[in-house]
Amino acid sequence: MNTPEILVVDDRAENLLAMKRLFEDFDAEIYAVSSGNDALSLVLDHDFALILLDVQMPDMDGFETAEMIRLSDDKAHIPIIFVTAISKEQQHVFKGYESGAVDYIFKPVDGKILLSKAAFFLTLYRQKQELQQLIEELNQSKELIKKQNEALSHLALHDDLTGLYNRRHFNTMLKQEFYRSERYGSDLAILMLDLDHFKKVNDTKGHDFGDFVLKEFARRMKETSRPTDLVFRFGGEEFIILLPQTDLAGGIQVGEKIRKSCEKEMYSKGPLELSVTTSIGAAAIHSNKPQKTGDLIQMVDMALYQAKDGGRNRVVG
Ligand code: GH3
Ligand code: MG
Ligand code: MG
Ligand code: MG
Repeated sequence: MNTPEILVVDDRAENLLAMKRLFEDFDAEIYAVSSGNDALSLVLDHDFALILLDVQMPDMDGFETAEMIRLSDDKAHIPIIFVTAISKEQQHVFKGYESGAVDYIFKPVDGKILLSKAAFFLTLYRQKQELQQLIEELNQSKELIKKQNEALSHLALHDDLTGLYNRRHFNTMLKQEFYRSERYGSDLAILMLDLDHFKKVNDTKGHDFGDFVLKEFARRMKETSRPTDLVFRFGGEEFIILLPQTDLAGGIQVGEKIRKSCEKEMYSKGPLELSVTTSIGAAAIHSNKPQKTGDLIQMVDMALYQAKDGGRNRVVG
């Protein structure tokens, strides 16, 4: 933590010198200036633990200086002690407190008393610093926990390799969309996609290239579908797209679009190059009339099987 700083303001050089001497062994850095204006400009750049302020000074007196400091939101808290030789009349003391002083002491100053008052405000200052540091640490760990939670919830819903939603999230979303379409009679189509002869890709080009193709294929599916469609990696080289508000014909149309764009795509990485086709099964709530979510999966799985059986690279619904 920083060494606390104390500002001494007095228009007489010998007073400043005496103050410096008084605080010589004190655990604080002393700044001494001879006018209110100099004091104000220093206050802007420092976080003083305490200000010892003379009252009678040419130009701006101590009261005005104190009032100016009180006007600044982030400096108004600095404790100010007036150190003055002027009349001990009550009205001056009041004026001092009114302009925001915490104390009002008279010259000639009793060094011991001033040091013990200063020590009190230094302790306050240190406690405030410690508190600020604690708050900062707390905010940092809050931020960290928030980030970790975000990462965890992302991990819980997404597939590592492709960044698509994972199978667990599919189960959740299928139930949700199935319920919605039962309740409101809305359409819901589902596509199940499986890359053709993908084992051969791994066998001939290596597993890393296979991974690369899966990632690229995932990206293509996201690009081809609408923002309201939900794209999942169901497992291995199998994917599912849920299409809310879409009937079977619409689902088949989207399937065709993906199939065609996949057929045209050349996956190239370094010297390796390859094209892969995809077979797609389609089903929809109102055409297939499933009783429960499991039925719908069975139906779309069957459609996919027929697409494979019929020669691959096709959509069956
Ligand atoms: P089909 O046209 O009948 O679908 O043939 P296929 O070879 O694609 O079918 P099969 O289900 O027999 O093989 C799937 C292959 O997908 C086998 C497996 O090695 C590969 N695969 C599954 N997951 C991954 C993965 O995460 N990365 C890579 N590189 N390959 C994977
Ligand atoms: Mg003076
Ligand atoms: Mg396959
Ligand atoms: Mg497969």
